[in-house]
Amino acid sequence: QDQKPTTENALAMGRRKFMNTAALASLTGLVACNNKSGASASAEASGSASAAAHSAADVTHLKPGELDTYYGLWSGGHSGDMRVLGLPSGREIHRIPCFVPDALVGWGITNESKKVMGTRPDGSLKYNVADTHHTHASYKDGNYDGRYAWINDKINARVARIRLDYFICDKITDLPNVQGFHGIFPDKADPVDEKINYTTRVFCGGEFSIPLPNAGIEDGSKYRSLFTCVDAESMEVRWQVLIDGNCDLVATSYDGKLAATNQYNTEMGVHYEDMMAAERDACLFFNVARIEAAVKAGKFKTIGDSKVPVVDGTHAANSDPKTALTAYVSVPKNPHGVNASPDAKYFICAGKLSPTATVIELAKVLDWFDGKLEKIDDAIVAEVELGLGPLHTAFDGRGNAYTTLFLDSQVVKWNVDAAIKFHKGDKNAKYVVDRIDVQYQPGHLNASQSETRAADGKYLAVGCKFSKDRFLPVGPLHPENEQFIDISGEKMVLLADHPVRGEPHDFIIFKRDLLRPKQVYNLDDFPLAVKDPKESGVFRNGKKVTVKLTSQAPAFSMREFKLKKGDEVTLILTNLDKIEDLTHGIAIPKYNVQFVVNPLETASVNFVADKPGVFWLYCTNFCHALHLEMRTRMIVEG
Ligand code: K7E
Ligand code: RUQ
Ligand code: CUA
Ligand code: CA
Repeated sequence: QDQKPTTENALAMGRRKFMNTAALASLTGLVACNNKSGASASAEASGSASAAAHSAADVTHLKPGELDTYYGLWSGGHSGDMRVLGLPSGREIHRIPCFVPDALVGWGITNESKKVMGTRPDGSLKYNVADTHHTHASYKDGNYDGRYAWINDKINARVARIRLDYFICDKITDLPNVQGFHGIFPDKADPVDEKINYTTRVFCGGEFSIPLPNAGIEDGSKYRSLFTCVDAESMEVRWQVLIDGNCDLVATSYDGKLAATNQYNTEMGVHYEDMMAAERDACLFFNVARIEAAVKAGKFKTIGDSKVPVVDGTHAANSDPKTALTAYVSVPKNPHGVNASPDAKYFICAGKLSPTATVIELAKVLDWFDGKLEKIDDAIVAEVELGLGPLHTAFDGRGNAYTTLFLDSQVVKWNVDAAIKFHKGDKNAKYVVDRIDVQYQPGHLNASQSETRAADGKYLAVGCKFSKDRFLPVGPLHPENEQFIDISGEKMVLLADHPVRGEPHDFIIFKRDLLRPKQVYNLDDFPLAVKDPKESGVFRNGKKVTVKLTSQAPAFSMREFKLKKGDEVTLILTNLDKIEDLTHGIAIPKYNVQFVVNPLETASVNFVADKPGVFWLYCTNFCHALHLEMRTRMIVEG
C-alpha cells in the first residue's frame, strides 16, 4: 500500500493531533470560549497551533512537481494588476496586467493592449495608474463558471474584465459621473427570467460623492453618489441609480433579485468627522427587476454628457414599498464589508466603527418590497458583538461566518444561527466559536469557495495590512502578510505566512477544476495575424510603412529589413510556434519597444523611425538553444 503522505491525510493527521490537545485542554478546564473570552480563547488557539504546526507545513508545502488544488485571484491594489495564486502553497503563478502598463509582456506598449486600456488623441495611454480592490468571477448555478472575472479601479472609476480562458484583460469600461469606484459584484441570476441562472450584470458602487454633473461649478450643488450596472457581455454601462448617501462594498443575492451596498456616509459629509456623525448608517438594497422596468418605461434622467439612464433611488422617491426601487436598512456606524452567505439567505454587514455584525434576511427584504413587512429594519435578524473593527466576512458552508477584526488583529469564527437565536433573546446561545490572532490588522479574508453555494470550508486566507516583524526587513516599505488558515476543524489553525507586494485587498479562492485555461492562442482571433512566413515583408504607402514579421524558434522571418528615416511604422509580429510555453519576445533598442508574443499570438506596435542606424531586434524571451542568436536587423537609412 502507498504510504506517501497526501495533502488530505496530512490534514487529517494534523486535526487528530490537534483534537488531542484540545481534549486535554478541556479536561484541565482551559476551554472557555464565548463571545466575551477573546483573550483566553486565543491563548488556547495559539497553543494548539504549535501542536499542528508540523503537519501544517506538509499541507502548504507542495513537493516539487505537485500542483495546487485551488486557484486564487488576488487584486493588486495600487499596483493596478490582478495576481493568480496557487493554493494551498500560496505561490504566485501569474500577474494579469489590466489598468497599468506591464514591462514583461508589453502591456501598454502594443497597439492591442493600448486599445483595451484606452488612449488619448495623441496615442498615449489615458491613464498609467490604478488602484484595484475587488475581484469576483462570473457565476452559473451558484458556482463559478470560469468565463470571466472583474476587477475595479478605484482611482479612475473603471471596471476591467478578465477572460479566464486566457487569463488576459479584454475590456475596460469607464463609469460616467463616478469617483472612488469601490465595491463591485456580478449578479448570479436574472431576477425575472429563471432560465438565466448565470451572470449577466456587474454592479459597481460609487464611494465618493461629487457634484453631478462635475463641471467646475461647485456652489450650492449637492454632492451625490451613483450605483452603476454594467452589462457583463458587452461591458456597456446599462443604468445608474442616484442615491442618498454613498456606496462602499457590494453584494448580490443568489436569486438575482437583490443587490446591496453598505453606506458609511449616509450623512453625506465631506469631512471625516461629518461622515461619523450619525449613530447608524445603512445597507442600501436595490430591487433589480423594478429598476430595469423603470428604465424601460423611460422613468429616468441623464447627467451631463452621459447618455446612461439614471433612475431615482433616493429616500424621497421610494417611500412606498410597493413601487420602491431601493430600501435603506439601518446598520450601525460606518459599516464596511457586506457579504452574502452561501445558503443564500443572508447579507452580513461588518460594523467597522461598531464592534458588531448585522445579519439581514433577504426573504424579509423581499417581503418589504411586497408590502408584507411593516418596517424595513425588521429584516435585521441579528446584530451581535464580535470585537473591534469588523471589516469583511467569509463562510465555511457549515453555518459559520469568519470576520476580520482590524483593530483586534483577529479573525473571529461565529455561528450565524446561534447569533440569530442570541439576538432573539436566547442569551445562552454562544455564537462565537473561535478566535485566532493574525499578524497584523487584517482587511479582507476569504475562504475556499466562500462566495458560492459550494463553500467547502477548507481554507481561509487573511490579508493582513501590516507585516511588521514577520519577514526579513527590506527597508521602509514592508510587504503585506497573507496568512493561510485551516478551517476544516472546530478551531482555526494558522498554516502559513506569505509576503505579498502591495496591496491586495480582496481575493477569491476556488477549486482548480472550475477553470480550463487555454495555453495556445487561436491565429484567427487576431485580425492582423501574419499567417505564413511568406507574407512577411516591408509594405510601403508613402511615409506609412507596415512591417510584417513572424517568429519561429530560433528565427524571425526576415533576417533584416530597411526603413527610411521619418517612416511611420507599424510592426506586426505573429508567433507561428504553436507548442505550449514557446513564447518569443521582441525588443527594439533605443526605440523603447519590448513585448512578447505567445504561441499563435499576434501583437503590433507603432513608432516613427526617427533614429538612423542599425538596430538589432532581438528575442527577449528565452525560447531555444539559439535564443541569443534569434535576432534581425532593422536598418534605418538616414
Ligand atoms: Cu476592505 Cu477596498 Cu475591500 Cu481594502 S476594502 S481591505
Ligand atoms: S544569457 S540564459 Cu543573458 Cu546567460 Cu540568459
Ligand atoms: Cu525567441 Cu528567444
Ligand atoms: Ca457614517
